[in-house]
Amino acid sequence: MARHLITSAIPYINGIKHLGNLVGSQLPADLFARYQRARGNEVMFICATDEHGTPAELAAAKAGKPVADYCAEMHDVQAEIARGFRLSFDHFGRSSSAQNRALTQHFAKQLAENGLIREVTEQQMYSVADGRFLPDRYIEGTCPNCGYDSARGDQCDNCTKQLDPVDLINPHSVISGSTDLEMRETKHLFLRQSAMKDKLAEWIDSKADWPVLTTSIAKKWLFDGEGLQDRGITRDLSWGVPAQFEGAPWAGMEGKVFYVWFDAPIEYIAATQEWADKTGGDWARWWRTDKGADDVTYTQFMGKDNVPFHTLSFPSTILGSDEPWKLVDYIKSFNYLNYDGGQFSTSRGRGVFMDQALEILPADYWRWWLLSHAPESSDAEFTWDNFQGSVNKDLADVLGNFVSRITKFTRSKFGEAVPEGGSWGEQEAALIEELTTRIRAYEQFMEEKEVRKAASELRAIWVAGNEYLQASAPWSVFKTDPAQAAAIARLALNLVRLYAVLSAPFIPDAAEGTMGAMHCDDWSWPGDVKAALETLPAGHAFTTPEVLFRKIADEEREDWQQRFAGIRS
Ligand code: B3M
Ligand code: ZN
Repeated sequence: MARHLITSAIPYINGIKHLGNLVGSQLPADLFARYQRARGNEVMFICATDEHGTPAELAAAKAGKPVADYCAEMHDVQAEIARGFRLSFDHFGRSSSAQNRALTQHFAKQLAENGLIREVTEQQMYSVADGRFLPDRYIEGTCPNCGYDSARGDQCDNCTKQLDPVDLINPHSVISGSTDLEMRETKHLFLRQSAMKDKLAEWIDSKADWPVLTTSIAKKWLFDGEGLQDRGITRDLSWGVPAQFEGAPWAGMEGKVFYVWFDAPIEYIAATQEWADKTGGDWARWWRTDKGADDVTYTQFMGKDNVPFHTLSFPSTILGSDEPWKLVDYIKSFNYLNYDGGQFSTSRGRGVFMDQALEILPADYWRWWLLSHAPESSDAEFTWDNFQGSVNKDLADVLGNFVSRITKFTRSKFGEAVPEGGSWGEQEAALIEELTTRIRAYEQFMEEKEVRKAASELRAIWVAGNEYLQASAPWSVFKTDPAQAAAIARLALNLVRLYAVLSAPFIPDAAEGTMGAMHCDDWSWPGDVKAALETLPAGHAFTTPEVLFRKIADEEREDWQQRFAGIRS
């Protein structure tokens, strides 16, 4: 039995994510976790909310709530929505946990002891009116690159250029609007990533099987321009992991916290500790190579904007600690999903957000469309036409129709039990051969995390069943040879069960529903396909299921398209 540690990028706490965020990390991670469990492997699937930093503080201020309360509430909201999408985390943690605080401080201390932290005194923007420094998103002004007038201190949303608060033209405080700003001295800790450059380059070079999207981003940051830069890992903020703590190898860092991107990936480990504290499980056998984690395969899932932090910053923390922590084995990254001719926009409420999606259709409809259109080799686009087409065709016409046709036919001719008699011939042998080839390809794509290819193979597996039913036509055969019609129905009913097993990682609710209708709880993965198609013996009772997937009507599509076009209340 293999052991798989799987993490999804942890979503910021400040609001509900859109479908583009979902398909870029949590959903494909869930697909992989469900698949590995289905294959009988041991899985630890971890996600969490990313609760520190300026995004959390500003969102809490906007909501008029203390930041700790705001985070607790939003964590529950995100956890509920994750359950709604059937994201099967073993633990959904919180980066503000005590475990993460301790572990973040431990890593910082360890890095300092290995000479990888330097203290830097620098000039930073200070707001006299607010009586505080203005890091990252606390400051806005005009972008020096494109002229956009609401660029943030850390990045311009218009041209995506990474900025420093001091770069902005006509800067003002986001808290008070004040322009009474001055440069003041403040001390910060810097992680000496530049000292890790060769080690990181060697490590990235050894990953020949990683997606090009992942390695090209890593290499750009490693080698372009001046090469890998040291990064400030503290901020003048009050909400976060305190940078001054007992036993800290530095002084004078009171009132400062670690930068959100320093503690966020450490939460992958800390969340596993949270899980262990809750369940009595053993976290170290997943994370410490001296405690059994050397046989773990660790896979991370994330959007492309998170790649630098996972290929350079977090590995610097892990490698720089000089302790036997488990390093990631494979980083699966995704491009962006666009929305109906533009971008999803959280600020303008453009596009479908996770809560809204579940209000209008069950999770499986979204899971299927998003995964079968995952933005792997390039950006992808959600359009309502495409969504309606995929749901109506793949789910309703192909899979749903197959299940309903064979169960209804059997019920009307033989009653609600797998019928007896007849035998399988050439047609059945050909089908079994095709299914065998396709199922082995499907497994391969799933192992390789080739999400779209896996989805098209699964679709082809559904199509093969439909075509078999069409060609073998049990409804006509029944008129002259009822025993032969029974043999066909027996195979097709077993195929319904097999479809539930194979489809469960993509559409878990429909799979559960069909398995229940087949009065079966044998989820074993098909080795020998012929044997798998003999699981339900003659006489085994079933219940004809309700409609598995309904079609999306044109009026609904038009209505939804209008509703999600922008400006969310
Ligand atoms: N919270 C950014 C994001 O949600 C960030 C990911 C952290 S992963 C350790 O896209
Ligand atoms: Zn700009």
